[in-house]
Amino acid sequence: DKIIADKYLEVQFRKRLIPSVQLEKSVLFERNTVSLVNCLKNSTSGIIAEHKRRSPSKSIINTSFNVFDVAKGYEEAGVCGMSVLTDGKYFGGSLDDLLAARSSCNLPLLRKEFIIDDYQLLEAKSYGADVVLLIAAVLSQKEIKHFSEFAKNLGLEVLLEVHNEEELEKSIMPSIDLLGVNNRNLKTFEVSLDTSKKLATKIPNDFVKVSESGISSVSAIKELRTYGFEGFLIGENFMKTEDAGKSAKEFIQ
Ligand code: IGP
Repeated sequence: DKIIADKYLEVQFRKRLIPSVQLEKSVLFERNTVSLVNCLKNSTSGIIAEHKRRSPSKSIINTSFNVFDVAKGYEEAGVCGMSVLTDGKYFGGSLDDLLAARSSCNLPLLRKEFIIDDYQLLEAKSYGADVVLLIAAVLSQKEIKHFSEFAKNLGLEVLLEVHNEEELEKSIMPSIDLLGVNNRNLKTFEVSLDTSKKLATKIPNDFVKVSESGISSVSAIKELRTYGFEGFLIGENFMKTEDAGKSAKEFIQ
């Protein structure tokens, strides 16, 4: 809740710095996006690798990498997509990280952010994202509908994140492309892959299913696949090592 309150202030501030009309004039705003859904469907790895410097639950994970190398490393490893945290206060990320990743690889990029305003979707597009995250825990059904339709109109795909059945029920709508189950409870930080396993059967098959957080082995991915998951969002496990790209590669071969 504190994160969301901070986010409102931050967005108001940035809107004044760069008005929406300016974002819409940027070169990347015109770029044709790449589909993460297609990449996941045609991939054997299913991995969406994340750039994450720190988090509220683990504090510092890795601050020595530069985003260019991480993006290149992930691409060379053969992951399907890359997730870039753009929240500064809690995760040490920025929109410049997204831009840097965009300039360094051709992977579909997910803007990992707490989206609470249309303006952030315009930013996502103009800093090179292909996909945006919407978090059901902090949005009403009406907001989910509004933001997902707005994103779709910009040519962005939408990954909707849920943590329980109630969040899932309010989120099922045609403007969602990918349904992510976060194994981490955002309030207690507790992580359990059982969350994904429990919710898997409740997710309609027309959505690409993504399991998020706490995945640290190839065997976990294998097991989650049997539950119908096609995407695996992995951050800390790669970022905590000396070479994130190399660690990702070990998961693929
Ligand atoms: C990655 P992990 O445990 O592999 O580092 O998790 C990703 O799932 C996690 O960063 C995440 C997240 C979020 C971060 C999932 N949902 C929402 C911020 C906001």
